[in-house]
Amino acid sequence: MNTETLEKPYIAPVKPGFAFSDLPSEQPEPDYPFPALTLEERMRFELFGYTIVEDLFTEQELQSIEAAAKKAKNEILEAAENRTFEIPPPPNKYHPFKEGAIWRGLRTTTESGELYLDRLEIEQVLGLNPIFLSALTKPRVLGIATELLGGTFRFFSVGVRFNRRSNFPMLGWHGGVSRHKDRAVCKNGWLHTQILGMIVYLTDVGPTDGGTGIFAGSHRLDLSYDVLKKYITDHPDSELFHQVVARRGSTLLFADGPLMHRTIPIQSDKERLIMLSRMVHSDYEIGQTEPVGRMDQVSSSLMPLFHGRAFTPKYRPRGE
Ligand SMILES: O=C(O)CCC(=O)C(=O)O
Repeated sequence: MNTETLEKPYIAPVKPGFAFSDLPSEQPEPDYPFPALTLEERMRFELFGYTIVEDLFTEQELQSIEAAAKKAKNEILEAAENRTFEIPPPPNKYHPFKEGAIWRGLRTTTESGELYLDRLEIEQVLGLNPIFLSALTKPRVLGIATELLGGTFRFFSVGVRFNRRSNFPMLGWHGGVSRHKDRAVCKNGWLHTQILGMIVYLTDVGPTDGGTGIFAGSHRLDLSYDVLKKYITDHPDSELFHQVVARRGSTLLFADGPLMHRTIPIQSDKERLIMLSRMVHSDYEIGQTEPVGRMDQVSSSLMPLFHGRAFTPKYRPRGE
């Protein structure tokens, strides 16, 4: 993970004296389907660095995630009253919210003097509502993450983001991260990423609604961040530029970190809402759980999925 190129929530320093012996005792592996992706879904991830899975979440789960996100948004807007957002006092990048969650955003005034929410990012949302825990730990999600990371993993972060058309768009091309490359291993003929990003689209995202932009295949290119970024910026019409269009409920899984990607600026009047989670190998920064949020509701059997543990490799069989 490269802090220079990857926007990510604030991460607290490693707790001093935190040792592997402090970890919760070994729990049996939760049940999950494996391999969890169809051959086509897996081939797409291999070739393009991303794949889209439909129907991973039920309509009821989508509604609950959306309701939890909108409730948090309304509370933040109410607290900000009739004002544009302030910048958090340095060195903070986010404002505190509640239950371990934090937020930042941009609220501007239109020419007619009305308040306009350009974007709102709420991070560390696990403790805000039980739906985040139940959605993340669905057996199929566990199977997919294990398959694409090549073994045991932990959730690194989870947040929700609202975006609208803006005169101040952000999150241009990022990725191309070479750090931890040794963790992106090729086994049984399949490449496994060192960071897995999962974006659940809570709104339909058509061509003008700000899909996720992807430099397809860049996760496999042994080129520097600067070269990758210059190439894709200079060649917006390249066939390697993919723009994800998705319907509500589609889930994008991508090689976050190595794959160059960006948020496409919105041209329509629609507000876009996504849930974004990152997963890493289970032994990566064990115990650094701030980016997921409060874990009061996490049972001891699920705790290793957040807290971390020793890494056990597991690979999709060759040729399947
Ligand atoms: O908004 C998106 O579709 C992508 C978000 C993203 O790339 C990120 O936060 O790293």
